[in-house]
Amino acid sequence: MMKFLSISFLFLFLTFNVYSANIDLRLEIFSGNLSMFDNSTIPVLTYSDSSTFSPSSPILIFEDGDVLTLKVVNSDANVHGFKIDGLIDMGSIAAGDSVTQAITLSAGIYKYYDPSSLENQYLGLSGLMHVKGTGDLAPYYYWNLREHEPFLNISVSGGGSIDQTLYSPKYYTINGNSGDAIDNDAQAKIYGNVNSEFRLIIMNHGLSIHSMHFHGYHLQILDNSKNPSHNGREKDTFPVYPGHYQLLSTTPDKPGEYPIHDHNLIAVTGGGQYHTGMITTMLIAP
Ligand SMILES: [Cu+2]
Repeated sequence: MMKFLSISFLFLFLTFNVYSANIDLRLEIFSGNLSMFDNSTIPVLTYSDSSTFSPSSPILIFEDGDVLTLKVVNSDANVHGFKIDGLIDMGSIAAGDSVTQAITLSAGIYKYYDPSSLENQYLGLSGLMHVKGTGDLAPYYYWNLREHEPFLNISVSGGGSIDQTLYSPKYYTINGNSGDAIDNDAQAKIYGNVNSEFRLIIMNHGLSIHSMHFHGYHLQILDNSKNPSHNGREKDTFPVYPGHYQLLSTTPDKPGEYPIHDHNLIAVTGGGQYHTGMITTMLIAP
């Protein structure tokens, strides 16, 4: 009997104590092509968490206290870097080279990016890292916003620079998706329930402001990187500035299907077609 008790005690101990994890992550920089809903392709440059090209840099999710051993491999022909403000800066990583560094993560929302140029970030070398607070069980959705001007991608890929006065994007993506693919992205498409909170992190990796507008519900700003004094506000439209994020929360009070879209309607288009850009619906079950 004593033995049984001690074994069950050990089981409880293991079950209810959360330890920080040691996590190995390998990100590899590749150039490749991003396909749009209309089958057009544009050259991009991204971090991939596998050994092959990824059309957009991955969403990285960890927990407070995790110890991350990160290896960044540069498989592009040019020098690149990897930085998270206030957390890590790997310096220059030569073509064909790699850098490995360990960091202890603290809860927060971070942008990881190549600090060597805005052009590299525009091409796709930036992504979202979310380090969840201990015991945070809320369901999260993630929207990484980005615009694409195909001729600019071609020019920048060949060493050209960005002139924002001439910037005229043709495609607008959420997590690298356009058209119906946005609705098939489990990290972006919101499926909620009445009286059950969900949270949404919107990060803008592009060069334009995106004001995301919600039908049906008001959401509360839990955190944002642009105007901390706005935290706590409840409203239905949230401007997300380039390089910045908003962390939003709501607990739906009614069922239904409601649109969410960029209030700047040019960003709801793609290739000149309406309804293929930054728009989706949230489905709230009773
Ligand atoms: Cu609307």
